[in-house]
Amino acid sequence: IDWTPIKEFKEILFTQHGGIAKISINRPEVHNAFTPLTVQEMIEAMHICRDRTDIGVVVFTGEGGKAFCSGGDQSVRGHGGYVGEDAVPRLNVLDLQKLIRSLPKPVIAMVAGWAIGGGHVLHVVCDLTIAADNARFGQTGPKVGSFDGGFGASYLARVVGQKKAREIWFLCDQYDAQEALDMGLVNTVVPLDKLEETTVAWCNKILQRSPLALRMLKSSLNAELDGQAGIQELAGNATLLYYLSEEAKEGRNAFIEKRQPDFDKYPKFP
Ligand code: 2NE
Repeated sequence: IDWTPIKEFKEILFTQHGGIAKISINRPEVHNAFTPLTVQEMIEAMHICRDRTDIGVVVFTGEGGKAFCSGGDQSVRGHGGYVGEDAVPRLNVLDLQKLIRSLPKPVIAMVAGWAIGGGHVLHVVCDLTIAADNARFGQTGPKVGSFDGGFGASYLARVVGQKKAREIWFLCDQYDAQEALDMGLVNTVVPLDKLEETTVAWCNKILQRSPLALRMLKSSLNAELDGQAGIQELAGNATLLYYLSEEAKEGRNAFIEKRQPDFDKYPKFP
């Protein structure tokens, strides 16, 4: 599969194949642990994916075939967060999680090898997860002095149930791809050498579907769980659809033309 570079970064690869964008952490020597810079670059890539109308689906992954992501890079964990070149401690991966959640396009985690700690949370937050048969999943927080009580706990519990989510966090065990499939943590498991091919096939199928319907479905599924932020997303999409209507355009046109709007001709649907 040919991936064309979209933009050069230091710690990620950002490429495109047709309407599919791929954001790949490129730190295989540390199992794709993320630094504040890695996350900042992924955030920038996500903004580009949001703005580009030719991108319909985003794939999140890690380079090397041995790890999707092993969470925050513990070697740069400082006093109050992960520390980058500016010496400021950050937990900017939480901003990235929110962007994955609110991107009005499907985001697919393509997981080979380890999805651990904050890396596990990233795949959980993605809309779908396609796992290779070498994938291993788990949380480590209580082992390494950390935790993610946001999407990493509450949304995980929505995905696998409260009992299993508590087991995952309290025991810090690791689960293989089949166990992950059995608990509903991933959508499918494929041989490692078929991982990218399968992911691209799923993406291409999604790209044949109505983008507005996908957008509405993602925000509808989010809305139930995300409180006012979820309602804002869903309502924003309702505004988008309304702006496409003649009825809404009549309101704008009347204002521009300095006349009273005439809404009489628009049906009051049952
Ligand atoms: C992933 C795991 C289980 C793999 O074990 P193994 O034995 O296959 O590999 P190894 O030898 O541990 O790792 C290979 C190299 O990658 C580094 C290791 O230190 C090692 O480096 P060298 O010894 O070869 O120099 N490496 C792996 N993960 C790293 C990491 N996260 N940071 C820095 N270097 C890392 C095993 O590697 C493992 O358990 N890794 C740590 C997983 C972890 O605890 N992640 C952080 C969780 S907290 C978090 O992510 C977080 C949060 O909870 C809340 C907010 C934000 C972030």
